[in-house]
Amino acid sequence: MADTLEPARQAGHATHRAPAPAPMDLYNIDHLLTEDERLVRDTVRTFVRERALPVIGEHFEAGTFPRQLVPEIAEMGLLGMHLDGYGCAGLNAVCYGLACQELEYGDSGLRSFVSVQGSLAMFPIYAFGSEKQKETWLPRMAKGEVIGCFGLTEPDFGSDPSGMRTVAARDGDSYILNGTKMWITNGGIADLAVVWAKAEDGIRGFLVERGTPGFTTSDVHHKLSLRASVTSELHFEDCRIPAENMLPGVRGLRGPLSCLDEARYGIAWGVNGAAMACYESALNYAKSRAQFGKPIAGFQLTQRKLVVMATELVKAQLMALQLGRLKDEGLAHPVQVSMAKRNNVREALNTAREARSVLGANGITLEYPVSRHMNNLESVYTYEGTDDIHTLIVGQAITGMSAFA
Ligand code: TGC
Ligand code: FAD
Repeated sequence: MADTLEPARQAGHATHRAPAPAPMDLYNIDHLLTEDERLVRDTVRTFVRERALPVIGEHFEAGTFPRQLVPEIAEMGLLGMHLDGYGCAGLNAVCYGLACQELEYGDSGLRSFVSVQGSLAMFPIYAFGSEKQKETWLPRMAKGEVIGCFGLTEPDFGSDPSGMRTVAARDGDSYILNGTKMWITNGGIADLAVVWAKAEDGIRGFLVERGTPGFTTSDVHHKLSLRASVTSELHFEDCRIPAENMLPGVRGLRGPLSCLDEARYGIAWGVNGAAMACYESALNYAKSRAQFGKPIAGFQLTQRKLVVMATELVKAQLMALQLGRLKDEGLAHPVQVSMAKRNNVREALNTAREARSVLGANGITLEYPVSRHMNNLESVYTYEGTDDIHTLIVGQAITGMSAFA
């Protein structure tokens, strides 16, 4: 019996002698990454700290997207980074996730930009486009020369896009688009819109270039969330486009929903970055802020808040990483993506709220990143499928019963 237990004892001792874990990586998740994955993470981390953080608060306050950063983001290979060929970096899903995490440590607007460009504008062309469409658009989009957007939501159809009213009527060698898309990230700065519309044979994706007669955009103002991101309406009024601008490879809601699988995956990682920024800010503040004669980090109630934040961060990161590993093996299912999007956004939002309380009055200012993240995460909770919709997707998967309608 003693001999049988020896290996287990030694393993236990090894754990015992392990160095104390770092507060920002309590489960040594770094250890689970390859060298290439660490390199991507650290490159994006440095960019965000050196180039984005110094300006992001001003952009948030002004309600502007830091467009000057796009060439550097493209230079790092982050646009369509998980796609192969056509000038894309061809990195694995975990690298894409880590990049999202680091970008969102800076601001959800930065991650949104990269999500929309790579997963919602480039991915549908890559997955469902003709060879000509891929060659025309993907290399320029990877370089950031062409900015894309993704138009699915409409004023009256958000969670239920199947009811969309935007139509594409065939007319000889053209399609004529009529309708309105609402809440479209990058809409006002996009050179190319991927638009989902009802055609005679079902929902189809169309590529619409800025400047096409009948296509206009108007930006949404007075947002209190995702202020460092452009959000717009797209209007189509007898907008004639060549028939060859239709994405030939997909028909039905499966098209846009497949793109959302990619982008939701990025969100499941991205929000962990926002949570990291909030937890880190709360931890540093708690150690330096003294009340009743000692740092507030020494009070049990503050420690509890920090412990919950740290624990939820570890859980969310492990969930994202396992999802990434499954995705890289071709084994990730949309239900798993929904579960991770739902959990990780929810916990990042809880972390932001709790971190805000640790910072007291200082927590409401832009001097600290916490309220900015908290407000951003309210959008992330809603876009790409609301928390409720992802609850129902997972609920349907485990019960076999749909509760959507
Ligand atoms: P349902 O009847 O279940 O399915 C219709 C067809 O779609 C297929 N499908 C999927 N395919 C790929 N991935 C998925 N996750 C899929 N889910 C369903 C399904 O197999 C079927 O295919 P086929 O070929 O048999 O016809 O569809 P439903 O109408 O009942 O809707 C299901 C529901 C509610 C889950 C779906 O409509 C949904 O996910 N709604 C949420 C809408 C949403 O997420 N909108 C996001 C807009 S884009 C955005 O927010 C970008 S923000 C970007 C940023 O700034 O970062
Ligand atoms: P609704 O669908 O009207 O939902 C309202 C409430 O009802 C929610 O709480 C919802 O969960 C709940 N609800 C709805 N149906 C059910 C149900 N069956 N059971 C229980 N509860 C339900 N869209 C794009 O196409 N492209 C973009 O680039 C894009 N970017 C965005 C950027 C921002 C900043 C924001 C805020 C949104 C963006 N969206 C985009 C739109 C986003 O995807 C939608 O807001 C989202 O899908 C929800 O739609 P809705 O706002 O119309 O809410």
